[in-house]
Amino acid sequence: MQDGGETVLGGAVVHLGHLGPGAQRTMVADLREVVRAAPLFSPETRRGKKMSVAMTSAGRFGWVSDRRGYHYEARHPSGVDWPPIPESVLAVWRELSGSARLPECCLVNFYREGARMGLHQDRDEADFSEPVLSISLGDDALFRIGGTERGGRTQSLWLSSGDVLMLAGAARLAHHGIDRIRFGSSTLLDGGGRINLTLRVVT
Ligand code: MD3
Ligand code: FE
Repeated sequence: MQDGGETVLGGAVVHLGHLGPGAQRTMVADLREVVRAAPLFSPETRRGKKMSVAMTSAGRFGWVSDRRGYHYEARHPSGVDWPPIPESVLAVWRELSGSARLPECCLVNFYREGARMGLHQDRDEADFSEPVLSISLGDDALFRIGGTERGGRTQSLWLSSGDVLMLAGAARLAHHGIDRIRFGSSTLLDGGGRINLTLRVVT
């Protein structure tokens, strides 16, 4: 923990520089184990286009997409259980979430060069009073957040490795996305790229 302080953007509480270099490296090592057990895949959107972001999950539920659209599943597409959420990741939730519950899903998003994520809402979970926590690792990313309604005004912020976002209250249902990454801006990941972890209570 080496917090650069917190700011608020569209109701999201941003902990800049929350994780120091050592904590980031520990987390990446733990995530290598997750990806070994549950390999990254690139889901297809409902319209049948491949997403540019590769994904996998840890925890009781993982997030997948198929012809039924996006939903949570108890198993990786290969049929294996999702691996447990690493303790290094749970520690951040315990420290910052303020929730009495533990996350049931840790979605691992991997952004290669050129990957992006369009504006969307996260609303497949049962209880919107539970926060969502996001951890950025690796290359810088241009994050955009708007309001609960589609088409409203948005604000942008560059997220760097070690930054943590807390989405609670009104921000929990805000539209948000990643416009682009600055590929190669960080040396944390061999070969570059960005990892984003989102921790969610699902049920
Ligand atoms: C605002 N991920 O996986 S993290 C996602 O960087 C997702 O990979 C982006 O959006 C990423 O669903 C953005 C920041 C974030 C995560 C969850 C949120 C912002 C959020 C949930 C509600 C509101
Ligand atoms: Fe999201």
